[in-house]
Amino acid sequence: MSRLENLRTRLRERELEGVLISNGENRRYLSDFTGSSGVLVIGIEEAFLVTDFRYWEQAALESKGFEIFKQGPQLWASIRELLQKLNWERIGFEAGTLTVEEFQKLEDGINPKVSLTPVTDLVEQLRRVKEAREVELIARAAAITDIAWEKAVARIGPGVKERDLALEFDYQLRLNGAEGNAFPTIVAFGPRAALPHAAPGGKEIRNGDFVLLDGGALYEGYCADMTRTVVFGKADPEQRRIYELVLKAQLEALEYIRAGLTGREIDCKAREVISQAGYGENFGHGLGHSVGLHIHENPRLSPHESGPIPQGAVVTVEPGIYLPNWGGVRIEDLVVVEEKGIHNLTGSPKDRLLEL
Ligand SMILES: [Mn+2]
Repeated sequence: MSRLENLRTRLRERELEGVLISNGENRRYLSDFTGSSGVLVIGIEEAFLVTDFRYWEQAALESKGFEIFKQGPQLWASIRELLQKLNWERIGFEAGTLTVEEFQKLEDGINPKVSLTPVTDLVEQLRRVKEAREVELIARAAAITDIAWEKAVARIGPGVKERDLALEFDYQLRLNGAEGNAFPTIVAFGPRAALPHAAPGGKEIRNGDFVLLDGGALYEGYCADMTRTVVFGKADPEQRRIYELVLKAQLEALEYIRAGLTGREIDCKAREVISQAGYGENFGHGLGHSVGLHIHENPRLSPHESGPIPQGAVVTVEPGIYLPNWGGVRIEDLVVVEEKGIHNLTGSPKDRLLEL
């Protein structure tokens, strides 16, 4: 069934005559439109893309099956005008995306018989299971990420600052085919590796520092996500011990994952390894998250995810241990969840703590 037909099934279930899709990733998922502005107006029979002059030609090329509704000077006034013609009474809008201001502009002057209904997860539910084509694009983004990591690591040397390494990695992503970053690259040296989401700064590398890099390519709208931790110079036994513990937790989780297990069960598999070694308090985030058009999607691998992880989900597996004023280790791969196991899309080496 097509994505649009799947959506329409959900509209019928919720007794909606139509829905307004304003979330950019959902818009792209349903219509293939890559522009940065526009709203989909989708009914049981109809499908419109409301967008402005800049995109009329592009939208007609990209969004087959959608009628282009030419937006006037005011987007929400144009949408009201279209809705007036369609004469729907029960219309959904995306509660997680539409701002209060946009809602007010939409509602102001709308036919009083129309009821506007907030909907959540309408399209996101469909996006949980990736199609083969989507997996291919994510795999490509992951492969570019591997290359960028390999090239960036080769440039680490005396005098290098966190932001230099981040810039080199970003440059290599673009050079190797990425359209951009899936998210701003995280680089942390030494004790700063204890901050799970450190913004790269002016810190210069020192002998014996951990080097943690978390980044990913964006390729045809799809994200990759990977973290590697290495040491500049010689690793001490404590660094090696923590690294091996995190690696063990990750490998056990990777070995365990298959479709149908809950996000909680998978998270627990890795968390047990770390907790039993006495570092439970130092692994303060979930084991992983889904990745697709957006970098953080559902379902998650976390203690809060009670639902089963479906076949075709693409998730990160990223245990970490963070020790304040000392440093931290995170190892993150991106994998496709399959019936009997996983397909790992990340190829960068991790089997031992790399010393540069
Ligand atoms: Mn991640």
